[in-house]
Amino acid sequence: HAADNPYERGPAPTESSIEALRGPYAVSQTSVSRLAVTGFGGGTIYYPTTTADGTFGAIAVSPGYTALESSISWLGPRLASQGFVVFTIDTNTTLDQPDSRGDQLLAALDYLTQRSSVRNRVDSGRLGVMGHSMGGGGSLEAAKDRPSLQAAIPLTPWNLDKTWPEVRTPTLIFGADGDTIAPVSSHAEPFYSNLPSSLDRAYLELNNATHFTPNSSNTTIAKYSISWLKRFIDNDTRYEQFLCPLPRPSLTIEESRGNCPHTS
Ligand code: 9J3
Ligand code: ZN
Repeated sequence: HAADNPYERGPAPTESSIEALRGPYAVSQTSVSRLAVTGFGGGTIYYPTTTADGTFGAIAVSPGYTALESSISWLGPRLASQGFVVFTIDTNTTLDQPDSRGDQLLAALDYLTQRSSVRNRVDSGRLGVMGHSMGGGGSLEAAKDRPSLQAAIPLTPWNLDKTWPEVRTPTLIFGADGDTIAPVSSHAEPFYSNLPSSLDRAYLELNNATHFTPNSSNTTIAKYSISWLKRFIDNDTRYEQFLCPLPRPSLTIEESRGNCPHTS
């Protein structure tokens, strides 16, 4: 109940509400020109239109190598309509490496909370990061650099660094069983295994999926990302039911790993 958790937003979730193309909040959006910012390449902020529900947690989302914001833009309205401010960004150059993408995700969050037109709608203490491929590797870099982040969700992540003992941010990693660009055996799986075992962490391997599955609207990615963000950015334990026990292998999930129950 909201009386017990000041960060809870929106009605009690159901399986169908987290699978829906849109959640309960109407969404507005505003463009941020790359010329107006430093440290990243601009982007689009998606946010709940209402000002009646107080502030919202926020996330920044980075695309992958050679890719633009448009490659991850479906996450903007999909997540914002559930009650988050979502900043899908472009990077300074499309060739930037994961460590740079991590710094750019943090610069985008700083812009969002300190300078953007929606800064008063954002709770600056409840922030997270997501990204695809090198952007997913960047989301791990961002969490390593800023332990106050409340959630990280790397999507078919790519990084030369395989070890993440420094991370203190609850992290949900998505792999894809058919990924030949960032094979799970050398990217997503060792990233998961080399997070601290004491951390709230999960690994979901998408079935019949490729490196580019996160570039299109995907209900499996959406429903578990919404649940992870709600659980750890909003402390909303109403979503724990979708995360624990771990989803079992199915037509959409090849494999799942994680700790249950969660500890933070
Ligand atoms: O961002 C990505 O898609 C990373 C995979 C990649 O193209 O790495 C090549 C160096
Ligand atoms: Zn490392």
